[in-house]
Amino acid sequence: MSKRAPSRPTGPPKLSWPKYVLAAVSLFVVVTVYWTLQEVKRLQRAKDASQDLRPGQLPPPAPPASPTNGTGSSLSPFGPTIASKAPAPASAPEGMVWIPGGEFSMGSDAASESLCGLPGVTRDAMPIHRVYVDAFWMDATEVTNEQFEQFVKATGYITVAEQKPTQEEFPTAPPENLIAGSTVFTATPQPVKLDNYFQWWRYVAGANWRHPSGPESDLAGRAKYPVVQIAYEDAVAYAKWAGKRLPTEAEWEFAARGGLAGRLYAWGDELKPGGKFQANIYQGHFPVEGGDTGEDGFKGVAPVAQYPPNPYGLYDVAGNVWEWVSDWYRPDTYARLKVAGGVARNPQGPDAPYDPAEPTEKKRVHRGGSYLCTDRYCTRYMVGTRGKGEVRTASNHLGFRCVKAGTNPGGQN
Ligand SMILES: [Ca+2]
Repeated sequence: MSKRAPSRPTGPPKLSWPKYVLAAVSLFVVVTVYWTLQEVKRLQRAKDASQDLRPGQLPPPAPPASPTNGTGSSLSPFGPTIASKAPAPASAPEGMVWIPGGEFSMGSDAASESLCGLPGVTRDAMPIHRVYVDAFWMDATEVTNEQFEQFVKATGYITVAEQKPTQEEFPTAPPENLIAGSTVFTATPQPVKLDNYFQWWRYVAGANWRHPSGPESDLAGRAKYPVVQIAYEDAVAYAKWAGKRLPTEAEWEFAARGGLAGRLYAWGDELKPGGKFQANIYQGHFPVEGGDTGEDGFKGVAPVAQYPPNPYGLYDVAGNVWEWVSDWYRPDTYARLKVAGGVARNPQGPDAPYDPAEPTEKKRVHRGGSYLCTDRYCTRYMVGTRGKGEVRTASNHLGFRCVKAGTNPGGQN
C-alpha cells in the first residue's frame, strides 16, 4: 500500500500578518485609553489642589494618621509644651485659676479626624503649629446662670435672644415672623441622616437665657448650670462688666491642654480612663428622641464642675456647653500660621471672618464641644478641635468663660 500523499490545502493560502496588525492596533487603543484616563485624573488632581489653595478653602487633606504621643518625637507633629515657670501672683481673682502661658503645639491632627463618624469635621484644626501665649487668669468654670443673673440685675442688660429681630437684619422675613427667640436642640422622632443640622435645630419663640429650651422651661434649680442662649455680644458685655474679657482661641487651647502636649483630650489619649467619663458628652443614638442614654451621668446639660478639673484647675473644657472665644473664624487660619512659620506670639485670629460653607455669615470660633457631641457626628470634645458660630446666633448648648490679664511679679512669662 502506497503511502498516502499529504493533502493539499484546498482554500487560499492562510496569511498570519493581519492577526499581528489587529493585535498591535488593539494594544495601541488600550494604551491610549489608559494614558488618557491617567491624564484626566492628573488634571483633576491638579485642579483640586489649586482649589485647596484658594483663600478660604480648607487646607489639603492631612497626612496619614500619626500617634499623638505629645513627646515631640519624629512620629508626632506635636512638640513639647514649654510652660512659663514664673510663679503665679499671690492672690487669685475669685473663681479664676492661673494659666502660666508659654509655648505649645496648637491644633488637631489626623488621629483626631479618624475618630469621628463624619469625615472632615476636624480639618479646620490642621495643621499643627507652634504658638506662644502670655500668662493670664481664667474662669475655672463656664459662667453660670447665677453669675449672669447678677450681671443682668446690675445693668438691666437685654440679650440678643430677648430682642425682637429687626426688618433690617432679616429683610426678607415677613413682619409677623420677627419674634424674639433663639435656636433650641430638638430631638428627631426618627433616625435621620446627619447631613443637615436643621433637622435637629429649630428657632423657638421665647427661648432665651432665662428660658433655655423655650417659654415652658426656666432656671429653677439651675443656678449652677452654665448660662446658655448667649450671643457673642452678650458674652462680651458680661466680660466687660466683670472686668474681664473673652479668651483668644490660642489662650483657650493652651489653658485647656493643661500643660500636656499633643493629647487627644484635655486629660490624655483615652476617652474613658479606668472606664470613667471625664466630660459631659453624648452617648446613644444622635439626635433621636430618647437617644441620649446619659451614660456619663447626665442627659442634656449638667451643672458646672461635675468631672475632674484639668491640671490647671479648669472644669468642663470638654463637653457640657460650647464656649465663645474672641477670634473670627476662618477654616484656613492654622494653615496660614503654619505657612508664616516660626512661633505665633499671642495670635488674635484673622482680621475678618470667612466660612466657605456660609460665606455671608460673620462667625467667631467656639471651643470645647458640648453635651450633644458624639463620635457619630461631632467629636469636638477633643481638645485641639474647633467649632464656629454666627455672632448673633445663640443656642441652648452654647455659653462662655472669661479671662483676665495676668501680671507676673518677675516680669517674665
Ligand atoms: Ca451626657
